[in-house]
Amino acid sequence: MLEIAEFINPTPSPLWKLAKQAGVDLAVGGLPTDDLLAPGERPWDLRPLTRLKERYEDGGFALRVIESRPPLNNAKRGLPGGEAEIDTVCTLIENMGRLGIPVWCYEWMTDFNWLRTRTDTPSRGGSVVTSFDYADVTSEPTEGGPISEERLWETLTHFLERVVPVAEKAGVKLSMHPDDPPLSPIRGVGRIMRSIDNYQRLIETAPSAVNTITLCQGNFTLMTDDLPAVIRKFGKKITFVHFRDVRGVPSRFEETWHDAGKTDMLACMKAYRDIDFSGVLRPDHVPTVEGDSNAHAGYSSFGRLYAIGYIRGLREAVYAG
Ligand SMILES: [Mn+2]
Repeated sequence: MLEIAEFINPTPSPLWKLAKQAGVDLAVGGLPTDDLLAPGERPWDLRPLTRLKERYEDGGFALRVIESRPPLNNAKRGLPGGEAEIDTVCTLIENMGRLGIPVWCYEWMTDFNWLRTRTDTPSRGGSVVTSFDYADVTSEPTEGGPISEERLWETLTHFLERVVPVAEKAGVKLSMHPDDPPLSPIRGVGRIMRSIDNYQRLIETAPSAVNTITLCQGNFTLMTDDLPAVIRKFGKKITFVHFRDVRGVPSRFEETWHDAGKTDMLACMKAYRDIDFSGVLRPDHVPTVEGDSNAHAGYSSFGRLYAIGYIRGLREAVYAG
């Protein structure tokens, strides 16, 4: 059965207790932070990763996904230094295998990661959400300059050629998160993980059980008007789910409360049941609500509690029926 997890940073915080109080026992974690590193150690080495896993376990959480990446921009751009970056990923994957951490969530966005043009867009009852309007994005090129989609496919193909065999041996799933927003190009930078067809191409690029998908609903629902059908199409290729919703189109959208977006969330939950999804699902971005901080927009603590409760209710409704 689908299980509910939360993204919690490696440094213990009140969120750790809130998540436990909401009944969450599974963690989606980052890479070891400085306080977990002895001199000379790197975050992808075995010993700091062991400490990381033990710290989550001390807090009552089993670590099921690492959703953080070593630097990969040179590899994505095909620049000198890229091979060494891929080496670090291979080390990380081997060590995750040794520790029994089954899924690594990565992405192929170069130069910048998820992009919003506002983090304080008014939403229900005075809560605030993040939003994106392409008209408000600077046209100024990035430091790296323009890069084509075909070049990114070449570098991704090379990356998979090197990492997939390592992941197969380690028993760790490579789980590709979509580009956010699913739009290309932005500031001259191609973005390839932005359509259903391109995800199909990803799967065909490296036929392997470890070449899999993070179904981030907020992005995938902007690629289709029938998200449940997409969930059924990819089926066992889905190894990790981000549960959230938006309203709008890729060039102009805002995030929403989990019960107020464009997507039929109940139908999505039924689709996960139908594909017998057995990985973890976590709330992704949430609104910032009264009394909470918007310092990390999309990741406020109180909004997450609402999301966890909503997801738990949907899950019970679907799996009981
Ligand atoms: Mn996501």
